[in-house]
Amino acid sequence: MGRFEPQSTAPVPERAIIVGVDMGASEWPVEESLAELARLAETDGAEVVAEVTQRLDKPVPKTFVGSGKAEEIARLARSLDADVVIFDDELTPSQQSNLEGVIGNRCKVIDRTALILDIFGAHAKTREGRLQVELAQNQYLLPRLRGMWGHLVREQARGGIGSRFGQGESQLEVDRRLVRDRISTLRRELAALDLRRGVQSKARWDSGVFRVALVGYTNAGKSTLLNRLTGSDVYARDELFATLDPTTRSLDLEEGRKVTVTDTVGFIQKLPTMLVEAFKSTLAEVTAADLILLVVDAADPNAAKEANAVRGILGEIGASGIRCVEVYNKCDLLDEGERSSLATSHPQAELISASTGFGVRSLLYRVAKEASADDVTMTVQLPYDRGFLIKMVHERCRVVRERYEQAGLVATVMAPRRMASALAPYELADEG
Ligand SMILES: Nc1nc2c(ncn2[C@@H]2O[C@H](COP(=O)(O)OP(=O)(O)OP(=O)(O)O)[C@@H](O)[C@H]2O)c(=O)[nH]1
Ligand SMILES: [Mg+2]
Repeated sequence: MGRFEPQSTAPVPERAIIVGVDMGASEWPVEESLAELARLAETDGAEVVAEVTQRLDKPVPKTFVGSGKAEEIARLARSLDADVVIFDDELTPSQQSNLEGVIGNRCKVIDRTALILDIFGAHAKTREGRLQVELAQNQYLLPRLRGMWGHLVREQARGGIGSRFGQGESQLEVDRRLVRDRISTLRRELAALDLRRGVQSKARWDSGVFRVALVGYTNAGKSTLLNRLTGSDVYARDELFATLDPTTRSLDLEEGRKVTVTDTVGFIQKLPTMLVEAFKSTLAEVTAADLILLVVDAADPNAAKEANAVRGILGEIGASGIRCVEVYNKCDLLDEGERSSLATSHPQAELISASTGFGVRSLLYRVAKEASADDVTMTVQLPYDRGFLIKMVHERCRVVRERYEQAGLVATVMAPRRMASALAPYELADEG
């Protein structure tokens, strides 16, 4: 924990104390938010040995919690031999260093953001994923470098080790510069990858394939659903943020149309803005979708709040305008009564179980219906030497009727709106 190397894993479980502040107004009671924090800590290989809460109207500027509470945490950390204290809310760099002063050297002080960054670091598999995590980690680190080199700065005043480093720059300044340089390099590398991804997704866009994105709270079952829908075998586990890198698979609907389905990183309440920012290119998979399936864990007592948190983040990334269907997953864990009351309260939603396959057929019909919602019906004549167009029509459109004539294939099709422009030059005006 607090490690900033993307691939590292903790060998021994660290003993963690988790701390939450109850500021009353929040939609998430402090106990629930802490229970989630505990799961995050466990996902990161820690063992939670104590929970501390405090009721406050607003955070205390110096130490986030009150000074008495900070002392209490320090005593607890000593008696329980804790390695790390994790705060459920984002600490300012100075609060973090003040708290470290109170709690002591042997015990680290981190916040939810650092914990999530650490999990992301362990779960990022692709180059892009790793770069995004490293960018976020360095951005997190930059304002927190203060103090780490304090002893060297003092040395410098007296001469000795570090005094010649950087020709007049303090070690801290050198350090900050190195981190800033790394941030620029990472941004450049990501921009280059982004460009390539842009070309790929433009190709997908131009081909007119209808794109479906699976979005939802972490652990809702998005990857399991992708596997169920497309017969893939992506990593799906009972852990938070099992998926970090997006996966896109194509799916043939019964009517013959091909769509793509993208599984991507899960959301969570209090998702650090920095991560949303760093994951822009991954999240672009969501903003470019034609349809969002908002996957909700129907068996989770916090389902409604989680769905709200997801909608909030969709708004933040500019995706709230995209058509969205709510998909209540894990319905196998509900009894008949719970299922029917869910169906009554959410008449527009799809009820499924990605594990058992329950409701998946109906979900596929729904996707087909949404995909054809803005289809354009047209009759085209495609010359036989335009093989790729003929193939495209068969894969991406619903063919109402077709006949092979000397001049080419004459087909009446329901084409996705984006494909209609590609077909327009071949349209036969007088047939319908
Ligand atoms: N009972 C039941 N369990 C399910 C269902 N769908 C998924 N799960 C379980 O829920 C856990 C999380 O599933 P994932 O598919 O990894 O969830 P995810 O939304 O991809 O999660 P992250 O990638 O971590 O954000 C796994 O243990 C799955 O086996 C379901 O329909 N019923
Ligand atoms: Mg997943």
